[in-house]
Amino acid sequence: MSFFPDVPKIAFEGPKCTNPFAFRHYNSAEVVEGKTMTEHFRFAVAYWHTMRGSGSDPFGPGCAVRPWEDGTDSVAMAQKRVQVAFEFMEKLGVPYYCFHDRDVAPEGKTLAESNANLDAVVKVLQGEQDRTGIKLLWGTANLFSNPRFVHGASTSCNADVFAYGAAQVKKALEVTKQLGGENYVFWGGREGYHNLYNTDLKRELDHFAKFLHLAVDHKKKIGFTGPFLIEPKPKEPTTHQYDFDAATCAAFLRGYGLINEFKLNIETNHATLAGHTMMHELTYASINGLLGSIDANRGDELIGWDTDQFPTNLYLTTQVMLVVLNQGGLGAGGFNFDAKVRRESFEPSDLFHAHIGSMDSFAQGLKIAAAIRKDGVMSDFVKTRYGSWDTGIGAGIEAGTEDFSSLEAYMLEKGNAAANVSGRQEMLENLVNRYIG
Ligand code: XLS
Ligand code: NI
Ligand code: NI
Repeated sequence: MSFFPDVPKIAFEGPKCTNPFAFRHYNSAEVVEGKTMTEHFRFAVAYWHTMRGSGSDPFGPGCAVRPWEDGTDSVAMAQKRVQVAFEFMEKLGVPYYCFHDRDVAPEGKTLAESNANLDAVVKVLQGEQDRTGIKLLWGTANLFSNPRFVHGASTSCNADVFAYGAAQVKKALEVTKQLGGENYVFWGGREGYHNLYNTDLKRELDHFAKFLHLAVDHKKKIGFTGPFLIEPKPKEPTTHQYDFDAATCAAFLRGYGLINEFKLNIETNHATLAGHTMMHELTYASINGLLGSIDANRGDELIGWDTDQFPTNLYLTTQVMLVVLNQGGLGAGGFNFDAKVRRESFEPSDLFHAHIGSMDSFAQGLKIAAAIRKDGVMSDFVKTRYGSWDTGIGAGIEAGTEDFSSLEAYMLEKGNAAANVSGRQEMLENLVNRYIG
C-alpha cells in the first residue's frame, strides 16, 4: 500500500529538466571536492514538521490534507505514521531523519506510560530503518509542549519539573542510542524568561548547566558516542532565550566547564532572529571549533518570527556551503530541514516539492561555493587584506614580541600608519554573482 501513490521515486534529471518531481542539481553520487553530495549534506527530514505539521496557526486550525491520519493520537496511528514517513523519505532519497520523542509517540498519563508508548513506536522505527537503510541523524526530547514545562524544564522554578525533564532526556538519549542516532540535540525550548521581576537569573543558569552536566554524565554511562549539540535561538517562546546565539552559547559552555562536551546546531531562522546572518553564526561557531550540524530553513525578511520556511535562496546556500567547505565538512552532523510547508500548501505532494527545491538549492550552493574556492579570488583577497600581519610589526604583535612601549616607539619613529586599502565589498559581491549566474 502506498501513501503517496501519485509521486514517483525522485530522480536526478539534470538542470534542464522541467519535471517538478525531479532533482535538477542534487545528484547524490556526484563528487564535489572529493566527496559525493550524499556525504556533503547528510540531508535529514524533520519528523515534527513533515509528519506532524498540520498547518495550524494562531488564527485557525490545521488544514493540511493527510489522508493516512485517522484523527486519533493513538500508538497505532503513531506506528502507521512511521510507515508514511519512511515511504516519503525513501521516495525523496534522503539518508537521515530527526525527531523529538513526542513527535513519534503520544504522551501517556504517566512517565512510565509515555516511555512504553515510545518503545512501541521505536520498534517500528527500527524495523523501517533496517528495511530502508535510512538512519537517525539526531534525536531530542520535547521539553516545551506539555503544560508542566510552562516555566521551562531545567530552568523551571519547580524542581520536580527539572527531575521530569531529566527523566525524559535520559529516555530520549537511550532511544537515540538504541536507534544508532549519530548526534543528540538540545534546543532550549522554554529555557529563558520574560521578566526579571519573577526570575532568579543566576539560579536558572546554574540549573541549566547542572542539567547539561548530568546529561553528559549519563551519555558517558551508557556509552553514547555521538556529539551533543546545543541549538541557539534568541527569542520565541520566551523573550530572552538562554541559548541566544553562537557567541552566547560558547560563553555559557566555557563558563560552566562544558565547552569540550558540546557543539552547536545552527539554524538559519534563529540566526536571523538574533540579528545575525546565517554566515555569521556558522563562521562564529566554526572558528570556535563548535560547528556540529545545521538546521536548514529560512525566515521571512518581512516577518519577525520563526517562520521555518524551506530555503531556496542561492546566496544563502552558497554562503552556508562556503563555511562548511572551509571547515572540511560537518563530521557527524548534517543538514536537517527544520522547515514546514506554508499553510496554503496543504497537499501531501507539497512536502515533496518543498524538500526537492531545498535539496536542489543546496546542491547548487555547493557547486557555486566549490567554484569560488577553486578560483581562489575571494580567499586570496582576504589573505592579502591581512598581509600586514604576516611580516614586520604585525608578525611581531601576533608572536607576542611587542608591547605598548615598543609599539609607541615604532609609531613615533614612523610618524603615521601605512595607508589603508579598499575593502572592495562590491567587487566581491560581483564575483559571487558571476558564479551564481
Ligand atoms: C525550534 C527549534 C526546534 C529544534 C528541535 O525553534 O528549531 O525545532 O530544532 O527541538
Ligand atoms: Ni531547529
Ligand atoms: Ni527553529
